[in-house]
Amino acid sequence: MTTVGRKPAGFEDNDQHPVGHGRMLRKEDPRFVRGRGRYVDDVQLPGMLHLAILRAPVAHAKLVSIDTTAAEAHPKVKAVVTGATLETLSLAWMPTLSNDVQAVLVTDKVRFQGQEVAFVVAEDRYAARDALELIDVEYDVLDPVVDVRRALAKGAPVIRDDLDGKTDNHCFDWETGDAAATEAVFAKADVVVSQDIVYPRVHPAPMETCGAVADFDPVEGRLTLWSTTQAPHAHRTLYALVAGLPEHKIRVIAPDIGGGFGNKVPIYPGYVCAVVGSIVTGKPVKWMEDRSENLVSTGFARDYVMRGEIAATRDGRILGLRTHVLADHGAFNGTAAPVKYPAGFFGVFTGSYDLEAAYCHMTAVYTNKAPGGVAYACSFRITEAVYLVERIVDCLAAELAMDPVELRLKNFIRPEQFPYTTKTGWVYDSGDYEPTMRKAMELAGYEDLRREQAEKRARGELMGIGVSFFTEAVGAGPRKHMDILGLGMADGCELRVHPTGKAVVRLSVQSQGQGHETTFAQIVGEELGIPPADVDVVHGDTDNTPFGLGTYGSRSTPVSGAAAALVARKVRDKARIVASGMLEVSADDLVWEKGSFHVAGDPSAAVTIQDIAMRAHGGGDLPDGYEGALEAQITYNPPNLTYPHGAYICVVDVDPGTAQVKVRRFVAVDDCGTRINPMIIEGQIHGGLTDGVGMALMEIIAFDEDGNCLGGSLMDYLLPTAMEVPDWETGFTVTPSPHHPIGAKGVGESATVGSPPAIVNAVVDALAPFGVRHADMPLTPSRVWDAMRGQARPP
Ligand code: MCN
Ligand code: CUN
Repeated sequence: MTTVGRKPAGFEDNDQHPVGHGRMLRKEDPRFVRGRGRYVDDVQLPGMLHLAILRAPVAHAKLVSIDTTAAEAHPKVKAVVTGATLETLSLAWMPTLSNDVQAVLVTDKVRFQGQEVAFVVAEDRYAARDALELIDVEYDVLDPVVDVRRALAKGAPVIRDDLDGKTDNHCFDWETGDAAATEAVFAKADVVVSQDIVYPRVHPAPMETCGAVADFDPVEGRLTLWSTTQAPHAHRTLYALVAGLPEHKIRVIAPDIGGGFGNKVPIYPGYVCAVVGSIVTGKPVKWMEDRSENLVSTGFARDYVMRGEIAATRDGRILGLRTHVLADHGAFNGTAAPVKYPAGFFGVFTGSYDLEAAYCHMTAVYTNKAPGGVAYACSFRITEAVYLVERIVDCLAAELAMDPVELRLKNFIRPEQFPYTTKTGWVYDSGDYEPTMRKAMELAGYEDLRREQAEKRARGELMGIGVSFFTEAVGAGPRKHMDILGLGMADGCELRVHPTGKAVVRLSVQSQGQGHETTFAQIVGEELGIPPADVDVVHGDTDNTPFGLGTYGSRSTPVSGAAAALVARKVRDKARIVASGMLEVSADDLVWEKGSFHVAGDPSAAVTIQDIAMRAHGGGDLPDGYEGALEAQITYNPPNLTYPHGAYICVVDVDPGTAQVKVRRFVAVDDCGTRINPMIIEGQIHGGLTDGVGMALMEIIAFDEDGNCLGGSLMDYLLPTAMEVPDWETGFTVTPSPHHPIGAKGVGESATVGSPPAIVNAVVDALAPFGVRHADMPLTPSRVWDAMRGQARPP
């Protein structure tokens, strides 16, 4: 391949790698750039009907009556279904991924604006939409609760009165760490700093919205469901439980997916409606959301109201960290997280620092807002945790009048402390933080930047330099600790080498743009010594792939990536047996060299993996006990998570006249252990950094007092474009994971996790002359303006 223009700093040149790991163009891209991707909305089946959903216009209301007569009379309408119809089928409620229940269609009460009230199935999409307007619904409007800080107040309207005996909006309480030990270190500390910090509600807004095509065959009792899912097998099990169909009669196909970012992990009422629509009409039924439906009703992210407290010595030794969090879960707890972790992995909030004690208490509440919670490259809530710790550490640096880099360097977990057990019980597998921080400083020219800033400040110009350093926990997860709805988080993988030496690897994870068809072929190619071009990657079809929990929490590389490497090694062990027969020596006398076995001491007596594959399938005898073929399968249960880290430095200029923030430079040094495809990693980082600019400066799903969603279109919910982002400057260090077969850690969410605090820290640094210590995201001009004037607007 050719690389046009300047290569990013620290980018190795391995364009020439014929096999295995290294920079390689994506195998899936010829399909995508030629418009040959096949998305759910491209699925066309004979006789297919179209489904549209009627959504609630208000946030909280009793359902008084629904009249569907006029809609049913529409000449193109085939079915109109309400919550009452679903109740007769026992399908009105479905389980969420967090052991809560969610209404498929409203039966008793509307609980958020945009909630599903009824659906129409019609001959075409337009007729279905038209008919929605013919449905007459009477609502008895109730007071809504949209502010998490008011949800638990006495007299607040109770949202979840469907739950037995529920008399308030409390969802769950959770704590981690040691409250008493933390109290003790706070008591002895020279300095204590506390800060209220809000991580606002944002939305992943993938390019393709959610949708499904359901095809129920009443003769065979078989359901085929094409759907925008990041976790086909987990969804299949849930459908089996809800619909009472056996799993072998359900086939979930996730074809090409136009971005997921966690938005396609939950099961949405729309998917279930499509299935019901197909059962009711006996025809295939397609449902595709529009943009507003996606923004208003599907899985949001964040919405944590946090108070951070940090205790330290006067010379900058961090002693303890404490936080109280109010978590807004919306109307139903639809979070996707391992069941034992109701707050996801927020428990990793001690970050990259070696401290004496930590404690977190969290209260989760219901509000009249859409459900969700875990999405948008959240790393299971590490995004919030990293933001909290990286912001409060900066607050401490300001209090101590210390350079924020110096403060971090002083408190990093040291390399000899790994594996490191945090004060909240997580075991970091490996890390070497200082070189990563130093590399970022070097790339940024940190000292020069500080000098430039001092000069500019003297002239009244507002330049800010922001630093963040993160440690993530990705690769859920060890079965003994982690399951979702009772399904253990191990991944299967199958590998078949065909007679000519071409191979097919079947994965349980599912690509939404991460390039798995390339990188998993590279993993297998590296282990078998065959070109990645010769390895076909199959994913996203429950009939053709082994069971596993899907793609989220950057788990594909840590879990399925390990499975792919190990299954290839298993095939290699079998190949050794076949080779021993071919070369007429004992298997122990064979030496493996990428792609072939040769007799120890005689490199000329060699057979390639292709020769072996042909032989394994060919006529004639094979060594005793070997039946033929060259294939293997495996289930990989990870012994631990992987803990990637990174150092980010952001430079901003704030216009003192308009309060507009410009991100002038952004340096990102990431460490995800062994790098499989540096080009793909760079792409993941660029995307995540762009997300970070969006969240830090532009994005918020806000609500008015009546519970109207104010971010229901891309005119209101602002996404960053090339105009708002700088030319990313990236680098890397490599600290392999000790327990992963190839030493790789996940990276897909790193930049989204690590970048918002760097940007906010930079803006706050720019505003230091105004005495600003903190301002909440998104740092729009009006918020920056208010911060400069010492006022804070409610988020
Ligand atoms: N990779 C690598 N070397 C490593 C680690 C990863 O080459 N040491 C490669 C992998 O092989 C894979 C990619 O980088 O091709 C991302 O790998 P990984 O970190 O394992 O993450 P996942 O594949 O599990 O992807 C999930 C992650 C999540 S949770 C969100 S959210 C997100 C993200 O990926 N959503 C995305 N990146 C996205 N990128 C695109 N284009 N679209 C999305 O929806
Ligand atoms: Cu949380 S967003 Mo990703 O884990 O699919």
